[in-house]
Amino acid sequence: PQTIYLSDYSPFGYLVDSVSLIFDLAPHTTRVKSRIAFRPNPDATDGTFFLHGEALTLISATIDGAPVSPDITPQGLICAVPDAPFVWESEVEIDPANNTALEGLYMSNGMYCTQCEAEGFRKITYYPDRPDVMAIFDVTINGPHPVLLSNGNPVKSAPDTAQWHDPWPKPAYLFALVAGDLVAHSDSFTTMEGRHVALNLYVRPGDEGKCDFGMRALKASMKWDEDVYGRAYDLDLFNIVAVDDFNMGAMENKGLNIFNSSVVLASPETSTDMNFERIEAIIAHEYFHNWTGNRITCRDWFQLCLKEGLTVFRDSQFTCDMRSAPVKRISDVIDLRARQFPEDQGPLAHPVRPESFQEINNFYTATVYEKGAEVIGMLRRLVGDAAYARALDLYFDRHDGDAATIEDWLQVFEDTTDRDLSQFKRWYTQAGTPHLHVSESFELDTLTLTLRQETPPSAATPAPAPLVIPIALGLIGPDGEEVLDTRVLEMTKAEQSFRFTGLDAQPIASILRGFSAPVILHHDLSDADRVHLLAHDTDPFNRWEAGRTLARKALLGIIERGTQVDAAYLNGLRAVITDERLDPAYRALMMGLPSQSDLASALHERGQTPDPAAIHYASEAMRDILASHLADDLQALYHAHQVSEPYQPDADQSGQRALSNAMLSLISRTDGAALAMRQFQGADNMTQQLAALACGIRAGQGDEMLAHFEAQWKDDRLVMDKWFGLQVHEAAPENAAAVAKKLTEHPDFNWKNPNRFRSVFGMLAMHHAGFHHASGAGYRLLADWLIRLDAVNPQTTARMCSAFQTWRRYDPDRQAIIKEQLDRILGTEGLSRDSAEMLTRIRG
Ligand code: BAL
Ligand code: ZN
Repeated sequence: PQTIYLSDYSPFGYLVDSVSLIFDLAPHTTRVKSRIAFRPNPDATDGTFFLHGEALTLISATIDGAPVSPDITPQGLICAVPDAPFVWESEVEIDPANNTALEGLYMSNGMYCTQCEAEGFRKITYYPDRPDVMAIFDVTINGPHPVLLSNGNPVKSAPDTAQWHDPWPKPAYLFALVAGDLVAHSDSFTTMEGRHVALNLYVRPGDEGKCDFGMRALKASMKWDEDVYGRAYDLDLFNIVAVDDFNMGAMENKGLNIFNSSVVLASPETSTDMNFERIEAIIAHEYFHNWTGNRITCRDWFQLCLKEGLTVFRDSQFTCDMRSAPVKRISDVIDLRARQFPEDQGPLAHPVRPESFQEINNFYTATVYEKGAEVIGMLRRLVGDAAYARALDLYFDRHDGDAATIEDWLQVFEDTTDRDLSQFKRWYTQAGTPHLHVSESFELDTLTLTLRQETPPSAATPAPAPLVIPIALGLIGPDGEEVLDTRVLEMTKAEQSFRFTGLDAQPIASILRGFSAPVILHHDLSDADRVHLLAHDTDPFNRWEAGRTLARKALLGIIERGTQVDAAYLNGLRAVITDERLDPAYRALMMGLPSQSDLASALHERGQTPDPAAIHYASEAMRDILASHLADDLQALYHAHQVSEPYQPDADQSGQRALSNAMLSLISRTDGAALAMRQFQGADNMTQQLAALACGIRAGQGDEMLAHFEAQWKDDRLVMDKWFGLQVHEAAPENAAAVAKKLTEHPDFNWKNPNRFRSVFGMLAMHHAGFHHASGAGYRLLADWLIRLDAVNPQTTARMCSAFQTWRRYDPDRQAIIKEQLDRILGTEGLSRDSAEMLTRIRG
């Protein structure tokens, strides 16, 4: 397969003045007629007229009305064209019903739908399918369906036909079409510019009752983007469609967002609090793309972080404003450490702006998205909130309508702040997670902190150079008072010292407050100092982090030495979780333990080989210790945080449920799940029902509850995804693969549906002790199913290959079994380019 390099970028030889498409829909024989006005691009050096096109049957092609016979390859066509403006017309036939890859135009439950990012439009018609080619689209859809949708504003609608005009120039990846028997949940929004916008959320009949929350989230997002970024919506209509078969979460097509139904449909009975929060965030994310992604798009796919990092950053800001900022920040860091850190420290490591790829779908990664957002957070911290706002205003003014680059993005910050960001840019160009080592000394009244940064070399970045690291810091005195409030140290060298004078006594440094940079901090504090920070740090992130570090040390201590846990930590934890002045959601986070794969990473970092069984044992032992040490508080906290008001998915109620369910989980370790059974029976919402079910399964009481749950929810596909997933999640390590295998035999295991496949195999891959069980059964089962899925859906298969990315951490026996599986998958005839690239990188 061909490798594509950022350094090879050159503009397309032709500009597109207009695109007109006519779709005659039929499941196996959809006809697409295109009429595209091209003219030579004065900025281009290469005049080759190459149009992308894959899996298309060309029926006819003309230039200025005269038939032409282009050279056709599996990737597209080349044709001789005039050295002047001309009109290309073609007709192709495609087969949406057999499009199981879910890229381009495909069918889901009888409904037509599209996914064109990144390179799906080339499966619809011949076109320069690259983001720097922007055009105005007119679309006609003919087909016997009550709902026929495309981008932009409706022009004409009659039975079985509809015309759409999108006035905003866009790249082909933002094209969308939906046709089917759908019902709309409608509302409206008036923008700050006075534009009246009709809003619709289209769903399958039967799902009407799950639309209200999504619609409210959309309106809140529209308002927030006006209030915070000064960005108003720019069409008369905004449509969202829910679809069951979708590779990603959702897609920001202009004026016609398409969502995986799992991240838009919600009701209290069927969705958990976490589902609601995620739905709110994803609706915001896709909506925010209208400016950061659509009005200003990416010049090429190497610049993906330009829109994704920024839009993730914006949706995080939105959630902070809608809910609790500290809780959101902590949750984001947990997620970053779980998904991005292993990627950045393993064979898939790549810079936030990669320099080469074979299959761009493989670069929709936690590094591009979440580390990309962290980089923007650092930039904002360095320049300050006011300068950030000025830079963003300039970005929107200067680049509206452009296909832009990271250089353009950094330039607006340089121009508004007079800063030289050439060193900061390394965050975009270097792979790897930096380690930040801290040493300290105290003399007379002066604290000296010496910081050393080091990024391990990787294949992507063999010789990393020092980064600009914003380090937010405060100092806590021995009496618990803050003696220095938060300030940002700007580290630019490999090693650098900072002095703080006028101190009465040696303080404890609270470093990297708010997780001000995506680094691994090595700060040798005593357990007593960490307990002090757990009690007194004024920075909520670092207060949580102190508890987290103590929990990690306790767990590693159990693995290495046995089940003794420092009472000072346990008492400190009790003080926090029983402190009624603190937000219950924050206290629930305090109760969380580092995941088993986090512990495997920690052991690997210390040069040890992680033993998944020992890690699992330690995690269970630790929960037993917490259950017994906190026994006196568990029932009281559980009952104190029951919500008596009608269910609301807001931050306040969600926090109460998170805390009471954390208590329930510990209580169930000693009461045979009696309380969980009562909660399960009385629950009027999915958050409490599912939490109780998990406790029941863990306590060995799950069979009856699972049967009841299945009978209750067998007709609700999204709830049944939870039913499948939970059984794998809660399986004992030695049974996890067998449980997953048995679930694949269930009549509702529709493995071609990405959500259902992920509910079993995504969960298996995340079950650390189960997936990595010494028998190798987890590895073999996943490999069997990846081979099967690859033949129908390469994109989802390739994403799931990352389950193997940490394989070199483990012992030689496990490595040998994994390598055998990697080779087995790689040896599959006809393996997709997507999976081949991922597995080749992982295998090394
Ligand atoms: N652009 C792909 C889906 C998303 O990031 O919103
Ligand atoms: Zn996005």
